[in-house]
Amino acid sequence: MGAPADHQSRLPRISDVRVTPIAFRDPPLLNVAGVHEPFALRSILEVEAEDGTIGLGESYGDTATLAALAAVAPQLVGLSPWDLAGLINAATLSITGSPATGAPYPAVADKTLAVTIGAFEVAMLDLQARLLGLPLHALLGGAVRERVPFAAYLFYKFAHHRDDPGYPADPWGEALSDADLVAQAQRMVRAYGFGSLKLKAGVFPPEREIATLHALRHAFPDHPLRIDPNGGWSLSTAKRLLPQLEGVVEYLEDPVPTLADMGQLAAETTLPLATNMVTVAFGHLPETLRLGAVQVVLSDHHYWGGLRATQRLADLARVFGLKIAMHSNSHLGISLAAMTHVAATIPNLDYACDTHYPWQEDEVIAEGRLAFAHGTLAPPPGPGLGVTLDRTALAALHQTYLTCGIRVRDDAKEMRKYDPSWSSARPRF
Ligand code: GKR
Ligand code: MG
Repeated sequence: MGAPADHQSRLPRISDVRVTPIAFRDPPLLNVAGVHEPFALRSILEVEAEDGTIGLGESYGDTATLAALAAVAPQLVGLSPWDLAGLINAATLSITGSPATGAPYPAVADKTLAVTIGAFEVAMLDLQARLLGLPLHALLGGAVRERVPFAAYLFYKFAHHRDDPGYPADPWGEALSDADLVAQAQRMVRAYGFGSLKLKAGVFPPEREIATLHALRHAFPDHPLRIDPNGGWSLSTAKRLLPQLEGVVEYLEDPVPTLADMGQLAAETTLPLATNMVTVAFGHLPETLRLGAVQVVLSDHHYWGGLRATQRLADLARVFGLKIAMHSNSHLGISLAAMTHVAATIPNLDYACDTHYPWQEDEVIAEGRLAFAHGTLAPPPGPGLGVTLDRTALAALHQTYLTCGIRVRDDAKEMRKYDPSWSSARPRF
């Protein structure tokens, strides 16, 4: 597949592909599902060319993702780094058992397939860009902005994990009251300059969380606010709350658990509804549009199928009148660099991107922690993603993976250590 052989013969081929699972320290952040465990899992991908150039990627580190990545990795050896169609074919055959249909990105919600393609696509694009000596955003068509805006991601949280994780408690302390959340926001804005605030909700009864929003509004009169209960509210609860949210938040993210509920709620409000839960694959777009269920799609190259898929999503959103923001999960600098490079190329990035990065203390890149200024990040300079691996850190975080005992994220299991009767059934309220 891909370009004819004579065009590719001068280019180095992929000679080795490595996937290293890692675990890094994660604070006890609360959400509708429970509480973050002491370690978050990721995979670090290296796609090496015959000349020794290495392209990097970062993705999920759960057992299913690791199995899919491990199955596809050896099949990339011998491919041209430019042969992204070859990647899609290998991943599709390996994960679905059927050949690729020619569609460039999985249309249906085969998350494992989209995740696998996206993970290797980033590493192959990074490799291409490094081989050409170009920054990744240039390979993606060019940056339309020099710096990408990010939002402060605020969480209710415990001061420390229930079981001693073998490392000191995070520096943020407990955050359960309105005053705590305002203090957390002030500290985050002071440290990073964020110009938008996102409150992770679905933890407490919604009126209490809306009181937190009002406290944030009082402390930050000019910062756009958003709230995300991850489908934790029933349709009737969400309808009841609309008057308290209209005019307060720039968008309401996943208030209710299903696409149909989102459609019914959207019919009752002019407040934009956003999602990273109900519209998560290209095949979901027609029904989303038919129902008018979502006005803001949170892109995420990790599960939409990669950086080019993220750009295509943004194009489709523009054509069909949807807005684009960006979703995040606990992640390290390779993911942040990829998010920033692609976000820099998207003209219709309508909102500041989410990031969990301020909550993370560990890093796997040699450049150290990437630094936000005025709530924004420039794509790291240099060829490709602009970040390189710290192999000592990689080995240490892999060792943590081996010993931490976590193989799949399970916030509910962790929460049952505090409350044995805990259930993460949704809607909660
Ligand atoms: O880290 O607890 C968390 C978040 O709730 C995360 O799991 C979500 O995927 O950040 C995400 C979101 O916007 O829904
Ligand atoms: Mg969300």
